[in-house]
Amino acid sequence: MDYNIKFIKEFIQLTINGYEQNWHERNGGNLSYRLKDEEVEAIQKYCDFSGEFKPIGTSVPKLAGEYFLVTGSGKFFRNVSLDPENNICIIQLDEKGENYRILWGLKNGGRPTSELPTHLMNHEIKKVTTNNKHRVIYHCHPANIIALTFTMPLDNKIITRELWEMATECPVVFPSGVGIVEWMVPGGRDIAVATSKLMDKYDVVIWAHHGIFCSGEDFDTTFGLAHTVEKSAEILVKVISMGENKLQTITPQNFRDLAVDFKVTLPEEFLFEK
Ligand code: 2HA
Ligand code: ZN
Repeated sequence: MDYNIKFIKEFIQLTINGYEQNWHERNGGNLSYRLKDEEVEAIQKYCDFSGEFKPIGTSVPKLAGEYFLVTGSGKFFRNVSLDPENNICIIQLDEKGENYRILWGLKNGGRPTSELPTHLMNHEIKKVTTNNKHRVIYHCHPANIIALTFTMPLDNKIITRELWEMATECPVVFPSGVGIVEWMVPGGRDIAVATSKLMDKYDVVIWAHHGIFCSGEDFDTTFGLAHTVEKSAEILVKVISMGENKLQTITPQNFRDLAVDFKVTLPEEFLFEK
């Protein structure tokens, strides 16, 4: 493989950055990227098309035939940059969008991420709602956002508003807010369905007591989104830990003024009076 190909280089760089943030203990977290046509062209010569198709565990017809670069199941983010071809793989979906085959990578065996159903169902909904723009789905385990899911109501409106109040850039970076999935068994179709339903509206979905999923156009914006949400959660944890109610904060009218100057639409549902 040519590791200077841009999407491969940036994919590996994200795994380094995520590990350095302490969001990827052991085999925690996973990453996937939906290849563009010219990228599929560029990697053809490294692909082996003789592998057998295996079930994805869900159906994603709108992604039929597409190629993805994904992390491997049980693989550690810490090891991706040290040994890419044993820890990540390129897969292709069949013409129904129900099966995948490995074309490159996972040299000593293995399977794509255990969260493949959620990654692919998120890609499918984002392909439609962003007019083919979003290509990166990223799952990580940041401690502060996870901690908040034990003490805050698992309500999209309440958590969005609290995160927005913690840093002025937040409503600009995630103007559509964050969605929450209550605790569910990870790794299967049910949690994939619940997550992708919320991805219709949000670019960030929090899995209670587990982690977050982010969607974006490229590696920088997707990682930056997770980074911004977790930074905001860290400030919120500090504010709550200081044990006092806020004496001042960013008000609903402040958010409306910000929206005008920064040319973002902030849905009124998050600007309720408290
Ligand atoms: O082990 O994070 O959600 C990978 C995971 C499962
Ligand atoms: Zn996880």
